[in-house]
Amino acid sequence: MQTWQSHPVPRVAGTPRPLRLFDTAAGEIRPTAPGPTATMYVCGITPYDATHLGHAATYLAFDLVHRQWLDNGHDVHYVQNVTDIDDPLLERAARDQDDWVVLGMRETALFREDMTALRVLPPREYVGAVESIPEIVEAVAKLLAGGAAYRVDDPEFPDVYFDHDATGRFGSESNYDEPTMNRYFAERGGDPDRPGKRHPLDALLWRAARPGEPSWDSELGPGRPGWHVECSVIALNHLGMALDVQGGGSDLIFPHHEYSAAHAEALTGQHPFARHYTHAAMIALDGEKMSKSRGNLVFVSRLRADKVDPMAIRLGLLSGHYRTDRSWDQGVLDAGLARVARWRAAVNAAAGADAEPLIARLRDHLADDLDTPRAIAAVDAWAEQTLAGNGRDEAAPAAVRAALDALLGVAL
Ligand code: 5CA
Ligand code: ZN
Repeated sequence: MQTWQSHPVPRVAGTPRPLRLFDTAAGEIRPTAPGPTATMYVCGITPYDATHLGHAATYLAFDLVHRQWLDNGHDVHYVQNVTDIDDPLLERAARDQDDWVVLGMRETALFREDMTALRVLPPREYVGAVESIPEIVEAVAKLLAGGAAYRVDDPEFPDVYFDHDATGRFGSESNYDEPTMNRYFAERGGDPDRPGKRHPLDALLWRAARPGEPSWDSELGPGRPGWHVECSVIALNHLGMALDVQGGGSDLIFPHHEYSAAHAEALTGQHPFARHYTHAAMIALDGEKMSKSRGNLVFVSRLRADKVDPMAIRLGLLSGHYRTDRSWDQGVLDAGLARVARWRAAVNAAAGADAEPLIARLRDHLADDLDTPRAIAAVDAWAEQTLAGNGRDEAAPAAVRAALDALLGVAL
């Protein structure tokens, strides 16, 4: 698929700091240790509706990972998927008497525009589920042949399921106990009660064609892919095992990332699928989780249409830590707008406070598990000094402007 437009990233003088990130599997902050090429896979949208601020916050968090690695001189191979075939897309298209392909293309196009406006650096490869179906079929056939998958005994709909504990490592990504797994599996797209499954937690790999649903012919019979295997196969085929970071929102910790990892590990006989499983917390609106099903969404495109400066949206979302569930409200946006105005005035000043100590603090805070609240506070303090006329360094405003652009993605 076509990715979106990139922006040049300025080089920043001084010494970069290696990035440390929280890893869900280890339950602690650990150094990322990429080779010359850092690899990252972030779960993309299911394009049945416009991008809301929760999605945006998640992609902004991983944009900061991308930027800290670039600052450290790594080549970053970033892959993101689009779940362009799945139940929610079909359900929305049926509700609105829309064509599911057209709906997916329209929302994906809007997502690209939103990401460009927010200055999220594009993935190197942006990959759809539909275009990956031949690779997914090959992987499911391999899991079947290796005994990690089986067909349910249902002549009408012979779906293929994954033996959840095929690797013996099930649970090692989320570390959830069984009641928690059962609850999330049922809530987040799983089908514990499907007759014919060997275990309630076994996950769908290939859904045999149903009347009225799109399907693809394959050696597995006509059907369409399950959700988790889509991400395993795209990540494996584009990046290989031992990704530096597998990312997404915290709602993907289980089941999605547990099964993506289990499928990939069963396919290759290797582990880990990812060295870091990193999750961005949920954004709520006025205190309630922002979700399509609740309808309490604030769309990036709506704010853009209202001529809200995308940099204020960016700063509003980054003013909280990426691992803290937090709320979006008018106050967050107002604070973002005011901050952009102050910072813009400061980087346009004829002279400012020393840039070097600020840039060092920015790097320290961002390298420390993306501590944006402290990074932003450091910039606030610099802007205050500069606007008070306390700085005499004529090179400082331009140096800070470049650093904010490169490290925080805030272009003023
Ligand atoms: N297509 C799948 C991933 S393969 C999917 O979850 N799509 S999505 O459109 O529902 O979500 C896209 C991304 O936004 C995912 O990483 C998801 O974890 C994240 N996300 C969804 N809702 C929120 C929210 N309220 N706050 C923060 N992130 C969210
Ligand atoms: Zn995914």
